[in-house]
Amino acid sequence: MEEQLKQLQDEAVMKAAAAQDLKELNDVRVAYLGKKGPVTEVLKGMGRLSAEERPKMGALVNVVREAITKAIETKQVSLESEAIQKQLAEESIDVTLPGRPVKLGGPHPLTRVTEEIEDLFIGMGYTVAEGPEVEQDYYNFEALNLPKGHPARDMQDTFYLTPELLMRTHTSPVQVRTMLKHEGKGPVKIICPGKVYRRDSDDATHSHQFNQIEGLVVGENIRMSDLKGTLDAFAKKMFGPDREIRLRPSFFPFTEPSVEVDVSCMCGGKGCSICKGTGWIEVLGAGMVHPNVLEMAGFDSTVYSGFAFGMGQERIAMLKYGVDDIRHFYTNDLRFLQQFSVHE
Ligand code: FA5
Repeated sequence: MEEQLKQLQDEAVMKAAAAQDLKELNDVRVAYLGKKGPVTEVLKGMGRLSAEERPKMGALVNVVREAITKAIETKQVSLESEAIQKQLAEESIDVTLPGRPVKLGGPHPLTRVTEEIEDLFIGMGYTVAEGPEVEQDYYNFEALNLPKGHPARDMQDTFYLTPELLMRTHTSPVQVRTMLKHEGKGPVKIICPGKVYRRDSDDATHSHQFNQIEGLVVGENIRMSDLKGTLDAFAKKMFGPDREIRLRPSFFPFTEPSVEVDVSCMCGGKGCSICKGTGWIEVLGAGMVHPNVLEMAGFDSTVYSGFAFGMGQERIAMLKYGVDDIRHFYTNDLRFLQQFSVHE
């Protein structure tokens, strides 16, 4: 019996060592240590042995079982490590392969133009103010000298949410809100960038939603010549040092006098398709803040005066980059947007 068990152990240890993979090894475990395996059979037959033989045989069976178990475990560790090594070898990374290019994004052309204009005015001592896009009729119109029923309201066709609430049609309400915060004390020197909304039909130069930057300076002895000098500096910085500006009389209820401001065309005044043969391109509206607007915002118009201007970034960007249709800014065609890469 002893001899038989020893033989069983040698056989099982040999088969475990020879197993090619984990499945084969498991087969060895089942064959020798399983419920129907020879070791279990010997254990089952222990009852038939005499009282002296039983402990001796029990100890021997345990030794055999442990030896087989150990052989299987040792082989299992080595097979598992072999499997990992094999997997690592198969999945090795080729560090010489070229990397996948990462596509760099860039700011939208309208963001670039807005930031450029902001930087320019911040450099001249202005601070940036903001206001809500859903605005009260009072700030958008009434406090700007445009009472209900004023015909000039038609200049800005409006999206009304309720009779008193609307999508702001321009950034001028931020002027009013800022002046009120100053409680009648100057100076005020702000620019207000933001989105505005009008019931305009979309075409090459109009959008129902676009961007504006408002400028407002209020102080003592602010004159029309200050406005002119400021806008001349703006035009030269934005479009080039050889550009000139010209002021044409116009009308806005919130400024008096009011002007439209043109910048000389890049054709040098000869006339081209961009300036429609005139040599000049209209870029913004401006004027001296109307005394009524100053008074409604709590400023004494006998002490304070001011100028204001408002421009549309889309139109500025169209001129600066030679874009022929405002809708290019909104259709997100990458071929268009990629031309405004960060690394110019
Ligand atoms: C105004 O909105 C005045 N608030 C500007 C102003 C401010 C005048 C302060 C005086 C003092 P206007 O409606 O002209 O003015 O619009 C100003 C600019 O917005 C225009 O010059 C143009 O560049 C742009 N703009 C107007 N309508 C559209 C539109 N539908 N799509 C794109 N840009 C537009």
